[in-house]
Amino acid sequence: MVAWLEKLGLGLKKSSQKIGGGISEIFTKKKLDAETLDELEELLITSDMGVKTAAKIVGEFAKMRQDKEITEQEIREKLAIELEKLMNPCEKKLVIDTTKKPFVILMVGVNGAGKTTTIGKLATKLKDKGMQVSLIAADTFRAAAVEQLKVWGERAKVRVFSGENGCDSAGLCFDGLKEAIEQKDDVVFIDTAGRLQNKSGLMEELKKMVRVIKKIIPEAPHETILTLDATTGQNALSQVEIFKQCVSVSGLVMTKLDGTAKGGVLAAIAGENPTAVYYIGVGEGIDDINEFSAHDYVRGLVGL
Ligand SMILES: Nc1nc2c(ncn2[C@@H]2O[C@H](COP(=O)(O)OP(=O)(O)O)[C@@H](O)[C@H]2O)c(=O)[nH]1
Ligand SMILES: [Mg+2]
Repeated sequence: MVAWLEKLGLGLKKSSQKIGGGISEIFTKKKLDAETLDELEELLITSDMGVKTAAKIVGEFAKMRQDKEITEQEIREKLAIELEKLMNPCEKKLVIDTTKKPFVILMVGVNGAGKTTTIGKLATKLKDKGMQVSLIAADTFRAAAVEQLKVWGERAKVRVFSGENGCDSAGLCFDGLKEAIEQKDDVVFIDTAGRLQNKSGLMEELKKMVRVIKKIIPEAPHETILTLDATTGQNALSQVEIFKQCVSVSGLVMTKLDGTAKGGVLAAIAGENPTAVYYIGVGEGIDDINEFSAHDYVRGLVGL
C-alpha cells in the first residue's frame, strides 16, 4: 500500500505542483477575500476541475470567516476535504459476481486511452486471485491491436480469443463468448476499437456488439468500463457524455495520471457527470494501477 501511495504521489506530482504552487501564489497575503476567492476559482478551472466544480468548491470557501488569517496549509486541507466530499460517491469497487459465469466486462474508450493496457493489468490481478480469465480481441481493425492484447495475455497467462484481421467485431464477440462458456471462464474482458473520428460508425459498432453479446448472455455485459486518458483534460468529460449516449457505462478507469498536470479532470467528472471510478492508472507497468480512493487521490492532487 505504501508503495502505491508513493507511486500515486509521484504520478500526481505535476498536478499537485500546479495546484499547490497556485495556492502559494494566491495566498501570499494570507487572507480569504473576494479577490483571493476569484483567483482560487480560476486556479481550479485551469487545473481542469471544470467550471461547475470550481464554483461549488469556492462556494464552500466563501462560507468561511473572511477576516481571519489563513495559512496555506489550511487552504490545502480545506480544498482536500471539499474535493473528497465531492468525489466520495464516485469511489466504487469493481466487484466480480462469480455466480455469473462468465462475468463479462466490455472495455470501451477512444483510441489510445489505455483500454488494452488496463485489460492486461486487471486480468493479471484477477488471475492472481485465482480466477479463470480470458480476453476477446474485438479491436479487429488494427492487427497491431490484436498483437498487443496477445502480449498482455501472455504476461497475464490468460487465453486470448482472436479472429482474422479486419473480421466483424460483433461476430468475434459471439464466438469468443461461446468459447468462454465452454471453457467455464470466470471473467471475460472484451477489448474494443475506439475510432472516435468516425463517431457514428464506432457507436453503431459498439451497439451491435452489445446486442450480439446479449444474444448469448442476456444480462451481459455485466460491466461496461470506459477508459479515459487523463492527459486529454476536459475532453475526457465529453467522452463520458458521448459514450453514455451509446452504451450503459457502469464505471471508469482513468489512465495516465502520471506525467500530466490535468489530474483535476476526475473532479470535473465527479461534479458534472458523476460516474463510478473503479481504478486509476499511473504508468505503463503491470502494477501501475490501483482501486480509486477519493481520499488518497485528493490528497495527492492537493499535495498533502
Ligand atoms: N504513462 C502511462 N501510460 C499508459 C497508461 N495506461 C496506458 N498507457 C500507455 O498508453 C498507450 C495506449 O494504451 P493502449 O492500452 O494501447 O490504449 P487503447 O488504444 O485504448 O487500447 C500505450 O503506450 C500504453 O502503454 C498509464 O496509466 N500511464
Ligand atoms: Mg487497444
